[in-house]
Amino acid sequence: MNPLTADERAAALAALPGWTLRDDGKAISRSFAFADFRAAFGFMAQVALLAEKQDHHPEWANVYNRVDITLTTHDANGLTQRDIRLATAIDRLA
Ligand code: HBI
Repeated sequence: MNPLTADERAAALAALPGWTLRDDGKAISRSFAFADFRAAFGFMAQVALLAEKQDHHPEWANVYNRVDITLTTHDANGLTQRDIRLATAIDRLA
């Protein structure tokens, strides 16, 4: 799968307002805050199942009630539709 073009990237990000493009243009990130750790971990568990279903996995960190997610496609060394698809599905969970 090829990386998105600049135009495709701009269009995709316009539909993903909570996500920001990394300076190198190869990944998108979003931070989530929940009521407590239990809610944050429950969210992570749901994202994990999504990732398995899509065979596309996040780079993420959790500190108590916060979850920071970065999506990139290692196989393409850049941002692909797989990242956009997973980000869209994650936003539906949040
Ligand atoms: N997840 N974010 C991300 N990027 C990948 O390239 C990727 C993945 N999960 C599984 C996967 N690739 C498989 O296609 C194998 O390359 C591991």
